[in-house]
Amino acid sequence: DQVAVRRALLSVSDKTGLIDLAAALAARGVELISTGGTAKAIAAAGLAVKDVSDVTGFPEIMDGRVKTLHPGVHGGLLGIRDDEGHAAAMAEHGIGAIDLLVVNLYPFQETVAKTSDWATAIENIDIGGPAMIRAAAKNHAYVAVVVDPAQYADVMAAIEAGDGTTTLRLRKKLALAAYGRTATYDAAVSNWLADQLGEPNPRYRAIGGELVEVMRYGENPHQLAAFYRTGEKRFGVTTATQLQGKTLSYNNINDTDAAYELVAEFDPKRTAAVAIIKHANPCGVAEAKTLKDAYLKALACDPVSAFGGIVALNRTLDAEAAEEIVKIFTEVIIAPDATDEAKAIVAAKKNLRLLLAGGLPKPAEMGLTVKTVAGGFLAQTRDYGTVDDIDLEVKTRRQPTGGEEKDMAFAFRVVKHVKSNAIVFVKDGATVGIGAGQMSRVDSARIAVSKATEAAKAAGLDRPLTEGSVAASDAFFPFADGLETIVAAGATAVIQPGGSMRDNEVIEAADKAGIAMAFTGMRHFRH
Ligand code: 93A
Repeated sequence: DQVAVRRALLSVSDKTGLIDLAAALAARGVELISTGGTAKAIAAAGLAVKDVSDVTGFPEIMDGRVKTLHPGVHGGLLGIRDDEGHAAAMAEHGIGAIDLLVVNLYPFQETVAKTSDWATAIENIDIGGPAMIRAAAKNHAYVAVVVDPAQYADVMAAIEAGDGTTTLRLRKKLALAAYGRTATYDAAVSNWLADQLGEPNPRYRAIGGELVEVMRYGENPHQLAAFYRTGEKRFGVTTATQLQGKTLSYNNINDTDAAYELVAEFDPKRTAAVAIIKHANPCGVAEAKTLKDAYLKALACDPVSAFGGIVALNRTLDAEAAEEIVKIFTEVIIAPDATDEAKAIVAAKKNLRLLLAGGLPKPAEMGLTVKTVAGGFLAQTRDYGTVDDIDLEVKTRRQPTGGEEKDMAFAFRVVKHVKSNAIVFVKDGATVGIGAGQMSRVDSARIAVSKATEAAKAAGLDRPLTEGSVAASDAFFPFADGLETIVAAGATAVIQPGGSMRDNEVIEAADKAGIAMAFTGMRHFRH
């Protein structure tokens, strides 16, 4: 199953590592064929190279749209060498076998990231490259195909080790990578078109991604994992620059994403906000005039859980906030940017990762989320609904005060990012109790109250922090008991979607307690 590499076709947009590879092949006596720009670069390095036009007997036409799309190339890639008929056709038409194909594609994703010009985007859809890659990958019995400069060193080492040959196993592995590449490429084109048409329906989304890195392990050490980028333009872990610390783990990335999506709910022009995340749930969220105050308020919600957490900020990290954050063990800080002073403060903590995302994701963007189920997956738009789009409907005799209304909106922004069933207590722009992920809403309410009681004790207060607070529920109360738990804890206003068969009982309980309650009509389940 060894195939000697005698003839190679190179056609690359990204010329990284091209000359080293071409030189190593030439040194082994491999004949090099190449397209316009690639041939020029190889020739400029003083290596012998044949232009693909000499192989096809046809010039590159239509501004390069048609250069390798020719039987002289595709016959050389697809011909079955030991099939009599194929061999006869190759001999009859003067088609030479191509044993190695090196192609990387027109940079479509990079182009659409930089320009919104339609014609430029279209011209950067590679047709000839994917056609050759797919042909060579299909004929992996004879042809080795390389699609990424990152593969050059390994492939060349394998050819050297095989004394100028490739093994079938290698060619199969290269084919596997090649089809992954063309699938991802076409997915990017399809998704770009969906974006251009403003088409949010997941039905029209090709789910595919560019490998960012193979990770040491997944959610647990025995699980294999990899990190992909879909090309969806959202600021966050995929766009972030990591300034220091170890590589992020699977759980770090998951938690950091949750933290940043949450903190992005707060417009940085209006307020400074901080979210602290553990196991993808917030254990403290707050807004204030400064990031430092917001951090301290967020930390006070559940200082025990915040240990080893992820801290997300909606504004440029400053020195005052950085000084507070480094006081306790924190895994990751993520912010749009950081001042030099803040960077220096964080730098003193070697293990703390600082991620600068370059911007905040837009909460109202529809985007896409994917979740696997056995043998398939579910796709949906993000939960892009925010409290800004809602006219609150007050259902009780008592109207919320201005202060309550502010905290209600704050609480509803946060509850959207807490795993269901979710209950969040808020006071003066800070969470004071969060109950997450319970199978019954009453249990979530009870947990939120008990967290608030603990936090108050830790702060040396004798009254639970829920007293005089407002509470949000991610979905309606099926019975009055959940609401009664909240009222008993001292909340004076509640925000919830409404829509239960027993809404009237719940409203009655609220009126009896003399609290204010508003319906949003929007549910925020999160699983
Ligand atoms: O415009 S194309 O779709 N038509 C082709 O026939 C063709 N053949 C190779 N693009 C084509 N290519 C691409 O040209 C390759 O995939 C590669 O990205 C690029 C290399 O061009 P050059 O050698 O001129 O830099």
